[in-house]
This record gives sequence, structure tokens and C-alpha cells, in this order.
Amino acid sequence: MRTLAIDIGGTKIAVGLVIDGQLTSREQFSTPVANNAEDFAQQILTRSQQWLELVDSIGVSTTGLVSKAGISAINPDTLAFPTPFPLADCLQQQSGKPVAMLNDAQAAAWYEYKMLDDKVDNMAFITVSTGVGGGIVINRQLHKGNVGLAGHIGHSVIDSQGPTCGCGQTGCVEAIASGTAIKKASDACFSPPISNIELFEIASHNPQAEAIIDRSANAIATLCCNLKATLDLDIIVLGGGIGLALGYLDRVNQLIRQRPQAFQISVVPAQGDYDACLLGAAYQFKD
Ligand code: BMX
Ligand code: ZN
Repeated sequence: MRTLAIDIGGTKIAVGLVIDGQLTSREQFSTPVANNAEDFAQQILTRSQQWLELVDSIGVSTTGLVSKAGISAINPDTLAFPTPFPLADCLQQQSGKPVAMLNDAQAAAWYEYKMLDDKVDNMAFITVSTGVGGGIVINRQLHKGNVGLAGHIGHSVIDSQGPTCGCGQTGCVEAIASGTAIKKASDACFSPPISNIELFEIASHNPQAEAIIDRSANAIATLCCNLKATLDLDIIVLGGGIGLALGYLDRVNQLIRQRPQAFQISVVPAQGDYDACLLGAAYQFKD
């Protein structure tokens, strides 16, 4: 089976060729403004031209709420989609190939679940990236809910005095922990501004950088303990550019170990590494 995998994030789009479950080549480019689905599909297919002839199918994982009608944003500050945004239909029409689409973190959750050993019944995947996304597997099944919203755990409120979130709530995990939130805090602190990569690099000897990263990791630790309390998960898999950044996962696990025993849970890195969502996109054709 040859699948063109497409992962649409708030900052970048990754495209790649997946042959029998293996990512054999990949490319990425900055996410364009989503003006309309036809143009957006056209731009992605142009960047995937070299693989299009070779594939049987197209698997998409995307930021946002995925329904039959198309994609919509929960937090338009991460990527705004005009309504309607029937991207799957447009990709199918323009390419002539079958298209399957899931929310990015839901797709990665199912892929990562299948990579785990047999004893796990309940798990969550969390991506800490432009936003904070999630996917939940309950009783060995991906739980999407009736409208596909399940797993949008980045929008759990953990601090009612916290920052405003683009979703309209106050104090969401995403508004505190995401790459976007980290950059905002960092820009308020450092002049000239530094990238999130630099922030992680200087954290070991810069207390301000350390505090910004710690605040994010603490919010993710709280989210993990809340998920344990709500769903009695067996394990949590972490991914995303921030989630997999230098020392971040260790911080989260250390912070979790300071919580009461009943809410502790072990958090492991995504086996698909930075490409968990891309591999998840293709994996939809596996089942
Ligand atoms: C947001 C939301 C989720 C998404 C998550 C991670 C939008 C556009 N997206 O919470 O659907 O899973 O961000 O997205 O509302 P990423 O861009 O960080 O991968
Ligand atoms: Zn929110």
C-alpha cells in the first residue's frame, strides 16, 4: 500500500510517501493562509506532485475539528479555517484518489496506540506544538465523540485566572503550555526575541527561560493527572515540537511524580517521533 501522507499543523504542513507503513520520503513547508479549500488543496498537491502518480490513497491529519462538512477551528488563533472548508472533498476531486481525514492528534493517537504493546487498553496521545492537541483511545478504540471533538484536551481549563485562549475560554492548557504560549512569554522577556529552540538551549543556565518552560511542563503534568483521574489511562504518549524538545518529557514526568500516587501516570515519547501525526495520517488506510 502506497499512501500520500499529509499533516496540516498550525505552523507547517508535512507531506510524505508512506509505503507499507514506512515513511520513505518527506518534505515540509509553512502552512499557507487558509482562504478557501480549493486553493489550499491545490497548494498541497503541487508540493506533493512527485508522489501523486505513485500512490493508491491520500491520508490527511489536520489541526482543527474534522467533520463530514470539513474542517473548522476550535482555536482560530492557531489556524483559522473559513466555513465551510471541505478539504477532503477538494483533495479527492483534484487528485482522483480516495482521501481519509482525521484530526491530527486523533490520527497520531491511533497510530501510537497500535505501536504499543498488547496490554494497554486506555491511552492518550498529547501533542505540544503550535497548540496542544490530544487523541484518546478507550477500550482499544479511538474515541472521537459524536461531533469529533473528543481529545481536544488542550482546551481543558486549568487556571480560571489564566490567559485568554483563542477558543474563547480563559486559562486553557493550550493558552499556558503550547509553543505559541511559550513564544508569547519569551517575547515578553527577551529582547531581541529568541526562538523556542534557543529558549530550550539556554534554559539550563537562564532562570527566566527555565521558568517559562517549567510553567508549560507544569500545565501538561496537570493535564496528564486530570486525564488519569477522569479516564484511568494506562499510559500517555507525548509528541510535538515542544513535547519532544530537549528535557521537556523528563520535566513532565518529574512534575507528575510530585503529585499524589493515585493520579500519577507514565508519559512516554511518541514512537513516530516528530512525524507521529504524519504516520497517523497514512495509518488510516491500514485498518
Ligand atoms: C488546537 C486545535 C486542535 C489541534 C491542536 C494541535 C484548531 C485549529 N486546532 O487545539 O484541533 O489538534 O491545536 O494543533 O483549532 P497543532 O497545529 O499544534 O498541531
Ligand atoms: Zn482554549
